[in-house]
Amino acid sequence: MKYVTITANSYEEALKKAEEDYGKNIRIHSRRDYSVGGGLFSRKRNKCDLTLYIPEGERAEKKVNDDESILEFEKEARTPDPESLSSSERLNTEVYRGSLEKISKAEKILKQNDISEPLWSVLLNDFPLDQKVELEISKRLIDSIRIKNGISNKYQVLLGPTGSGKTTTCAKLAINYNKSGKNVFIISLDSYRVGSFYQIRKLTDALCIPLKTVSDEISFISALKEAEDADVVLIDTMGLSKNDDELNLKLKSMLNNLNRANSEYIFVSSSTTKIEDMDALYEIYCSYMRLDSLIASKVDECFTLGTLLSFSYRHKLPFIYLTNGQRVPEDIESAESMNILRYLKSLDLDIDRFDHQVLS
Ligand SMILES: Nc1nc2c(ncn2[C@@H]2O[C@H](COP(=O)(O)OP(=O)(O)O)[C@@H](O)[C@H]2O)c(=O)[nH]1
Ligand SMILES: [Mg+2]
Repeated sequence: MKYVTITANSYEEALKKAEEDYGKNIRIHSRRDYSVGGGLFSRKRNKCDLTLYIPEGERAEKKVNDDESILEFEKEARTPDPESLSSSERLNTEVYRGSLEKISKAEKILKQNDISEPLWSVLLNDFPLDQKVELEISKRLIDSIRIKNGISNKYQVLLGPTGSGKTTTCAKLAINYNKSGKNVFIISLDSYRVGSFYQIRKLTDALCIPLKTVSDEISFISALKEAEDADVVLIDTMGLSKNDDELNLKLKSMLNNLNRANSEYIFVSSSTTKIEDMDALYEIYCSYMRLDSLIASKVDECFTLGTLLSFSYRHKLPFIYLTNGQRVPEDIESAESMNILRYLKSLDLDIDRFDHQVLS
């Protein structure tokens, strides 16, 4: 019996091509639906491999054009009778089915974690069939997560929308730097939200960490002078909104006074924010500054960290810290792949043993 595999953009197209090339007597052995492309610069395209054969001894023309016959063919394609197959044919069918099941399981995990393009395609392309799905996704995630290990720049600017946790994170960082023996200075540009400012003032006063609030460019320049001898200058900014051009311009002109080469611009984003909102704000910031790294805040409140992972990958913005609660200064951790994997769903990992699993 002769077997042929025809590849087309859809099942229907493959069937039509098969009939044109081999006549109406063909029988479908199996089909495989998959997609190709979908990287950063190419669109995802559906493909279908149709494997068919001409039954021995059957010469009668079988009409396959009407709907009923097509349905009949389709049934055969999905559920070939195992009894009618040789062992190697059966194995082939199982491999096809197995691959479909693995891919759809992998897709389900990515959907549950709100993973979007281009990370989606990176995690799925050429998915191997001889690996446990959860393990393979985890390995691919580790390869794709962008991480920055610590900041060496003196000026560290926290940017992001109102309520994302900038002021709280600033206090956590200041206290931790102070504990590690660094001379820290905080400049707050957030004269709008008095509440959180006093909250951090109480904490920093106890450790004698200097804190200056400024509301215009002149006072910002004089605060920078005062902070000249510090090892680290943390700059807490007001929350930017998509629609407040005046505030955006004010922030831009103040930050222009920093030595960019010695400054780290850190985007603080809550892990519960929708990716469309993150993208919109990112575009605004990037219209006048370059962001260097990302703090995933409120990971304790998120269902999955997949949205921020997709955002980080999309904009090549590396993670630097995760914040996981309201306690200052405890609730902050360095971004590490293992920490990040903990906040993803359905990976079914025993994180403590995972290192060994990946290496073995
Ligand atoms: N659950 C949780 N809450 C946080 C975290 N970080 C900050 N918050 C809370 O989020 C709210 C807004 O924080 P704030 O620092 O004022 O945000 P800002 O407007 O960006 O400066 C406050 O109630 C914080 O206690 C975190 O990691 N987890
Ligand atoms: Mg604030």
